[in-house]
Amino acid sequence: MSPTKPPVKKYDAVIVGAGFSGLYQLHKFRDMGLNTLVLDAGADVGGTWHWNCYPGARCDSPGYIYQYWFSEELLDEWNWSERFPAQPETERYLQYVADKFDLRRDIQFNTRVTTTVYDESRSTWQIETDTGESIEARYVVMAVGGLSEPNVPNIPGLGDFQGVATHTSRWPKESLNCSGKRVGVIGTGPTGIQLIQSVASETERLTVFQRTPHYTIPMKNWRFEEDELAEIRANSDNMKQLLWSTFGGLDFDLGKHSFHELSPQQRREQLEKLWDNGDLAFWMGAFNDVFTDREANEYQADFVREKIRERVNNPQVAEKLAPKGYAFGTRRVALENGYYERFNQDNVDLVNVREIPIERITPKGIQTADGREYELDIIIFATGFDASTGIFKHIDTRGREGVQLADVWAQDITNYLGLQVHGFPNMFMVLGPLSPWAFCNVPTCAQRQIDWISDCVKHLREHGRDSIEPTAQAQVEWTTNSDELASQTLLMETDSWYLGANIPGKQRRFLAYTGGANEYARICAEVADQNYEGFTIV
Ligand code: NA7
Repeated sequence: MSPTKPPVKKYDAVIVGAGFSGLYQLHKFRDMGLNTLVLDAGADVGGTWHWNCYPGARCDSPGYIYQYWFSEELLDEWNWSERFPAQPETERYLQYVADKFDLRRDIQFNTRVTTTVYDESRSTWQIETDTGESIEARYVVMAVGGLSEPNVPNIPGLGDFQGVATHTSRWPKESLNCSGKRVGVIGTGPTGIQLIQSVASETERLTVFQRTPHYTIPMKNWRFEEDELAEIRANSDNMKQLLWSTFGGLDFDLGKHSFHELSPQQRREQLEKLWDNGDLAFWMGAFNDVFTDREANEYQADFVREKIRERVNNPQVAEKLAPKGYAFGTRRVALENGYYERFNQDNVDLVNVREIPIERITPKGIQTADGREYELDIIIFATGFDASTGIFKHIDTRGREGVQLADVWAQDITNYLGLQVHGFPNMFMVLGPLSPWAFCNVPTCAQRQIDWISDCVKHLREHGRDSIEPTAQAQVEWTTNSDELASQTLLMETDSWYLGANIPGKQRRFLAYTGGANEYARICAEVADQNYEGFTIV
């Protein structure tokens, strides 16, 4: 006898993902009276902050800007312990929010969405999960995060390794310890940097396989005293206004002046001042032409290289660690804390795999092209993500006429406002490609998008409409506009995950809207005001 399939569960909305975005979207939909279910592959809430639990993982935006704004009570109750909270604290915060607002009762964990298919005749989505369930919902919100699909490079021999190998975002919680071990780390982006500086001293030997050195800023972190917390609380209304008004949804804006307006002394002072702040303001806040003017950019890049050289004892190692050959800030700048000093330790080696590539993984470790074998107990892939679109290779998402989203995006990563794709009615994305997500403080961008999505759904319901999707034309115009903005910058010249350049075969398109989170929000509001211009509502 074949097992009977459980009956189809019916909801108004399904949200995929119980991270920052999914939790807030659930709260909003619930407030609007929508019967909503959240599905998440993880064992608990947190999304990015659940999965990325590698040693040293830390938020590089201050907690008081990387948070929710929808509840005064929550703002009053929660105390960030330090300026840049470590991963466990941000994860605890999200758990606290889930408990406080009783969100868990509508979240199903350990459930991976495998298929979402649009039924045009009924304007609903049919969702299947790896737990064998079938769910029907009018609306689907993909709150899957922009960096959730790990990129593990296809290095020959990967399966042969007899030690432990893991990607940073799949770190086995509590069961993997680098202490006293011979550890190899592949990748020196923001994740690799956090990990390396955190584990270097406890390993027996740490071998860092670096292909491209990263531009960094020394993080200034400290624990908050009571009076600082009181000040943060008293200032929270102003802070929200500020985040809502700036280019990056951050607590600072782009630099006021162009590099060329300032005297040599003023330029230096500006950089020294921001360097001393120890936050991301040095990335975007120094000169307003840092992303467009080669001379401005090179000046800032030189400044960073000079600072790195001062900290590394061996000049040859310092040269390897100094980023060159690509513009400052065109990859996400990392905040570091003692990273460079780790390379002064006797137990830390730096291998330049740009010069001597990794040839294969062996049962014992990693072998490079010069025939050398590095014997290792643990290999850590800090090799980043297939950003924005990668996860849709595993969520078979089919819109009208069975068209598959992964197929559409294999040709052309396109959408309207980063929120919806033509042919996929009633499917919304939070932090989707071509929205400012990667160039924005994620919670700012996510909350504003979720407010927009919620208002849009409210509009449909109030007007008795079944579905919304962008027109093909609006989508082309948005995509072209996004491309044009990016093409005016140095960002297009650097191979980065922003451009999909880290994934073989991926379309080279800048994956984020670079016109500013403030301008983006203005455009989205205007579109809604003009009766959802560019969308077809049926
Ligand atoms: P990133 O920034 O994409 O960094 C990945 C790193 O892994 C980077 O140094 C890559 O070198 C390296 N990499 C990738 N594949 C290989 C191979 N095959 N061999 C050697 N090295 C390799 O990811 P992160 O996780 O650090 O950061 C992602 C975002 O999280 C970050 O931007 C913040 O927003 C938070 P490459 O540069 O490609 O030469």
